[in-house]
Amino acid sequence: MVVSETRAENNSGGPIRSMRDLIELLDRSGELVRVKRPVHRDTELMAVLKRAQTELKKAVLFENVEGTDFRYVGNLFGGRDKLARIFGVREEDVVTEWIRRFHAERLKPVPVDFPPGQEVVHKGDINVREILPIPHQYRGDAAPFINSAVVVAKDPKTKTYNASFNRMQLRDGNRLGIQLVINMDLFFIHKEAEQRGQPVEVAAVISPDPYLFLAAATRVPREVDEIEYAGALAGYPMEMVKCKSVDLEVPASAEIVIEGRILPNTYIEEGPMGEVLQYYGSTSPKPVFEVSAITHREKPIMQTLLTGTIEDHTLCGVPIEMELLPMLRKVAPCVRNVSLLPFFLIAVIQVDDVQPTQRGIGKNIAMAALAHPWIKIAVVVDKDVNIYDMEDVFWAIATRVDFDRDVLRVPDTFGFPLDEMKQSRDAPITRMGIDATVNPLVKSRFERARPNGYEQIRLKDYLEEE
Ligand SMILES: Cc1cc2nc3c(=O)[nH]c(=O)nc-3n(C[C@H](O)[C@H](O)[C@H](O)COP(=O)(O)O)c2cc1C
Ligand SMILES: [Mn+2]
Repeated sequence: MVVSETRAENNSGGPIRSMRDLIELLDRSGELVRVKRPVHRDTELMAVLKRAQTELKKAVLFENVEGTDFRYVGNLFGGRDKLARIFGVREEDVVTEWIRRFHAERLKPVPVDFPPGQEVVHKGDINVREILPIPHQYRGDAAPFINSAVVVAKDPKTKTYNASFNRMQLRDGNRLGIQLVINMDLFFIHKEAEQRGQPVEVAAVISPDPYLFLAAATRVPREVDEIEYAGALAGYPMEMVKCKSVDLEVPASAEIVIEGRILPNTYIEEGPMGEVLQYYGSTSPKPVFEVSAITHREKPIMQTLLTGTIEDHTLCGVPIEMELLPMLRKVAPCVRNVSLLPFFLIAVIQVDDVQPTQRGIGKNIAMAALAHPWIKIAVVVDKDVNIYDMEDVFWAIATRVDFDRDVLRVPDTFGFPLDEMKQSRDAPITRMGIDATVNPLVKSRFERARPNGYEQIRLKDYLEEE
């Protein structure tokens, strides 16, 4: 089956110019499985997705969901391997490549008048539930939530476009609850509009261009136009089309767009929803997103993102690696790489040979990583430990740590807001650093037993068919 029928063939240049192109790319490289059997949207889809994520580590395309002609895709961004595929680099180079593109020239979007995302237009009296078959995620969720939409808005203060993820709770009619986390750009845009008594026009884009999706996951200064930043990541300008009911433009290749306004001074109870740490949290009042139009392709492919899985941690964690790596290298040039996967509260940092004159540097590096407000545990390992393999990291902790000397505990520090170990939302937490690097004075004792030739051979060369 060919999923991409339009943009990719019409454009030269990079191989990925839409979510459909990404689906096809993963399909060609055997990193996507198809579920053809009928699946129940609310009682099966997310369970199958979660099992495929953990047991196969692949993306999943659901081709036959009961009661709808929508198809669903999940786990497109679940894991460093997926980002490596999107950026065309090796896994260990994903962070440096993302940083390189982050600093590349930002490209102004171009208008197009061929918008596949507007093949079907709903305006007027809208019932979101009837138009969009949003699946129910977790058993204890208050309602179905939209989790993978990129919300775009124009920032009146900076005159730039903002793009961010904001979970949205389905309600009756044309209203959604929307979560604007404190101190994020959209939070400020809404707050400032509210003080003027004005709504904020927004468009929630489902299944957008993959590079816009990655741009939305990065925290960038408010002045930076995130559509232009998506262009820098992509290496081509975003192709945009005018919305039908708000004064905004959205990527033309999108599958589904929900247009409307976040109202001023209007709040409804929102939540609970299974969150990034796999706990439900509580309800609280959240702003209201009043929907004025929904546009979509014929038989759209709806991207879903199961919160709290490897995909969520990839999108939260790798952008933090981008902030961390240059900072840690300033503290200690021997830092080679950092990984916040599979769980972004734990950072594993790999260093080059620690010199006898630099004894203790592993602890300095751990302290630097722990300065990030979200990182709760920092583990520093030598270069013979694979930081993408938790079995290897645990081996280093078990065999190279003196728990009297190599463990730092830092109580009463500011941590991740959703940490259920806190007594209350704003309570401080204790963080921990583990220096699992070998003391350079006794290095020879800690040489890893390896077979002859281990570093030189590639398994692939020995398994290929004649
Ligand atoms: C999967 C995912 C879900 C997120 N959900 C929310 C959310 O519901 N509300 C929110 O304000 N931020 C959420 N975030 C965080 C922001 O979208 C993200 O940090 C973004 O870069 C903030 O951009 P901004 O500073 O331009 O607003 C989420 C991030 C990810 C990766
Ligand atoms: Mn922003």
